[in-house]
Amino acid sequence: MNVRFGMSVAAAALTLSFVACGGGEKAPAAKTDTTAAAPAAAATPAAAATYMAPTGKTWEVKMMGDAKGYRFDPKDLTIKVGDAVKFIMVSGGPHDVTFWADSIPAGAETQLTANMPGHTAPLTAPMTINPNASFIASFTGVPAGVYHFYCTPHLAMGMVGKITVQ
Ligand SMILES: [Cu+2]
Repeated sequence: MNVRFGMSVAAAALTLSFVACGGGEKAPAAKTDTTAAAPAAAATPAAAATYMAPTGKTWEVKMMGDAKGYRFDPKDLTIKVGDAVKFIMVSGGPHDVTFWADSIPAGAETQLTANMPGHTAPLTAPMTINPNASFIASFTGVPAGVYHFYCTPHLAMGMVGKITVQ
């Protein structure tokens, strides 16, 4: 009896986590823009960028998913060129940080990608799964402007944010 009960709880939890992740299906819509932008970028010889370490302040952004929803906290941050942003997995993961290629300053993609250690694709940070796992993006050597980003698994749930680099 107890064993059966335990198994159905586990099954229910599994179902819930599938539901929670289901929204990620919509993410490819934004990725289409990355593909579309590729030919234009190819026309200009791509300068190879190397990681440029932060020289200023490191800001912190929490990645959360709970009864209040999925979110970056703060979701709107203003920093200076040379600062870094540390994204910390707090709850409701896995979470990641992906910048929209068409919603960052022109010419920013190559250097910003190089400044995202362990990136899994252009402008895409590695996934953080466990609480306190973190990822640091350096904003050294990138153009000033507004950088929009989202969490791939939770884009459909509105997990988006914005960093203004001055
Ligand atoms: Cu997320």
